[in-house]
Amino acid sequence: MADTLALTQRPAWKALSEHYRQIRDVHLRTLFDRDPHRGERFAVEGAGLYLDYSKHRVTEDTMRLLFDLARDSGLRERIDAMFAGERINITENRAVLHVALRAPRGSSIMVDGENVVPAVHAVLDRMSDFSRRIRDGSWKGHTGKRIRNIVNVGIGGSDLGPVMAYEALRHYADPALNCRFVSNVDGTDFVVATSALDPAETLFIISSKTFTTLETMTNARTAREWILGALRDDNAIAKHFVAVSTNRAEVAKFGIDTRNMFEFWDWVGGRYSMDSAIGLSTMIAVGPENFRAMLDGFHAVDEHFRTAPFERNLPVIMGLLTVWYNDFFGAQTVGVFPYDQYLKRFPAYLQQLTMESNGKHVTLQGRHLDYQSGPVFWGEPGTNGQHSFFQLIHQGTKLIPADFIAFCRPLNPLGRHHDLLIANVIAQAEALAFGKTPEQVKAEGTPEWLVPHRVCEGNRPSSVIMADQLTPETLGKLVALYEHSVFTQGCIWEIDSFDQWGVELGKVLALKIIPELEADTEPQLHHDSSTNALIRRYRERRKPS
Ligand code: G6Q
Repeated sequence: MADTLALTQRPAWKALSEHYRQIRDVHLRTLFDRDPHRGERFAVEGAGLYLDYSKHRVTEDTMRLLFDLARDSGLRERIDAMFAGERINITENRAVLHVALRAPRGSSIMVDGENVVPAVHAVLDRMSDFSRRIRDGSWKGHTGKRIRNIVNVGIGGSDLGPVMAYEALRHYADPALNCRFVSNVDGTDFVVATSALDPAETLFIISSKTFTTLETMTNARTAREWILGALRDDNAIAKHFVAVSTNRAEVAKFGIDTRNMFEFWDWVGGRYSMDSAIGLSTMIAVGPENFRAMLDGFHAVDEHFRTAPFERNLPVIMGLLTVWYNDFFGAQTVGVFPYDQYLKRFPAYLQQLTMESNGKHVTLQGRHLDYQSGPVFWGEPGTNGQHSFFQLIHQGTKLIPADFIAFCRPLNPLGRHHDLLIANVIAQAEALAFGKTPEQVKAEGTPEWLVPHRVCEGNRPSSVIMADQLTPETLGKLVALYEHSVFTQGCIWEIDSFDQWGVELGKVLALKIIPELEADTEPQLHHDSSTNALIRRYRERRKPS
């Protein structure tokens, strides 16, 4: 890092603060009036993705200052450190190498003196072989029936990526296979996911990096009982269970043959693991070739992020814009609106990626932040959101920068549908930016008293990310785009984007409360009065009257 001063004391940050004071009231209408080519000038293309960021409240000066901040924050060196396998996740003392999961065969990425790429491809090859056997029916269930149902059991990073990718790539999935996902320890999740499934045709993939997670292991044990209850033979486990994990010993202890285990490594974070063996359900659904095309998409954006100058680097630009609104305009959230029904779980996936990564309160050195870190990410697919919460984005009092994601060619061409869809995404970005002035509203004959209600002030920033079509490759590119945008933000904020200590406390407390709920005799409770009262009330009332 070029400067050891705290972030807000550094000249690059101070220059941005000063610049913010000059620009905060400038309207996007003015910026577009001043420069008739703004729409082209503030747009970049990389790895086949087009990013229009012209409808952001930035000038060339803003971008120059943001790029200065990135350089001053050592972004280039941090990128190189990640790709070189350095232990940049310092609080867990781990390398951060999801980029190695999609490195081409024959390339080299070193961790502790060892090239990890051959091991990555060895696992991919085993996954491909297994996926083919499920897809062509040569892997049979215990009774000789073909496997038709795949149930991924996992939670957090071992669930959200697989669910999102399955939904996103459903167009490419084998319709003869039925993929379901169980994550919640709420028994309803298991019951609903397995309803109407024939155990003799069902394969469970137990996906857990640690193989100790309470929810996953509870669901895995229930799955084992469900299979054994129907098939009545312990040997059935070998045909109906496979594991994805880093923990061979626990997999064996559970009773899964470790020959049916697909491995990954501690340098893959849970929320960065959908392209590791955690993606086994995705690969079975869409086939090894499509899965590898997805990895190629990831890799194309990795290379773009690693090599493109910041001025033309999509994830860098996106990350810096997030910092700009979060830290200077005081925006609390980012809305992500994919205009594609297949991407309906993409915002949920991004919530974990962004918020678990950058929801941090101290710097890498442990100093409390005196600036804002990760914003809240949220969203729904368009056009549905337009008919619900978009009102607040257009006319509410909160500034919500938005990402619109759109594809030029539909996967399901149907009459005029796609043109209507895309007209809406383009119109929303236009409406947010330019709004409707009182003069325009009056000119429509609106009575005076109604004018303020109908005015849209505009100046609401948004990006439009456009790709040609939602393919496995494009999906990989989109995910990598956000992964590296998150990395860029974390680098500026000087935080560890790869740990998640905040989720530990609740887990530990739950382990203490479980026996208190289940005890036959009234337990001695030593919590606060609220927690004690809730435990007592639950104990009193849980039995059906
Ligand atoms: C992700 C987190 C977390 C994790 C789950 C599941 O980055 O670490 O969401 O993926 O807690 O953990 P296991 O895969 O170990 O079951």
